Amino acid sequence: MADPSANPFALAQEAAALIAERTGVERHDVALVLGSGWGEAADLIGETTATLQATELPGFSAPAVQGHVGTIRSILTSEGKRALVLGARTHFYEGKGVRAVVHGVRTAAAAGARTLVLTNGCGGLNPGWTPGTPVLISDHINLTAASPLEGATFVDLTDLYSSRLRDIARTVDPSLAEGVYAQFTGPHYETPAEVQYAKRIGADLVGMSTALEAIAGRHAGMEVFGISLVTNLAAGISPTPLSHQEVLEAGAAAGPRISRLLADIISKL
Ligand code: 8IG
Repeated sequence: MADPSANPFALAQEAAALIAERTGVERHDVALVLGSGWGEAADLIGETTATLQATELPGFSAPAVQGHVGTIRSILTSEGKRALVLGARTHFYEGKGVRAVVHGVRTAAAAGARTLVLTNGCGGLNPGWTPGTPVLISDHINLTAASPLEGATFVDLTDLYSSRLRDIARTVDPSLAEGVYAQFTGPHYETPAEVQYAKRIGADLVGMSTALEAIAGRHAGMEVFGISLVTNLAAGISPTPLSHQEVLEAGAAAGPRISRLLADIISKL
């Protein structure tokens, strides 16, 4: 066989084949990437039928962030759907390249998933969004100066964050706020001036993930749903400086509530 590391799609196919073998599930229906604060949702979505270490699979590496888990779980929902939960996200700031960042998404697509649910913890620009507020992602601004696509791959990103899926989420919680997510490279947080810049170009949320994954998901033909947990007000919006500890605490405090919300949304997808 040709060397799959030369081709990101072949590498994803190889990882997906191993997922099918190890989980005994030939095709998964939906894939979830659980970011900061969202980890508990997996237990509420359904019954975990298999747990793999991401590092057992080709192309995956151990997660770099405290509060992120490096497991991949196959879950059977009460509606009989198969969910693949990726607890291991590779961030752009790890310097492993964009292919590594979107490998999980491409693997999920190769494992059959037609729906991609992306979650994250992020900074909020709306002072009314106190830490612990979940916000639907309506669109994104990719400030990484990178793309997961290579070559003349002209993919339309209109309605990238499916309005159909956002409507479904609002049937679960009509009060859900919605906003535009700007992906910065990180790992530093923004300066207050950068937050003001993000605001002027139309962002409501600032983070370090999701946009590149959403693009790869759309390219792979998946319907994308994104939801953020505002774990902190973005720099300069609040008078107090940001700390990763604060982020973890806000995520932990909001965990049970937003996990229930996400599980209820998944049950309707
Ligand atoms: I959690 O304020 C979390 N992730 N870029 N800015 C950026 N990423 C984040 C933030 C934030 N909070």
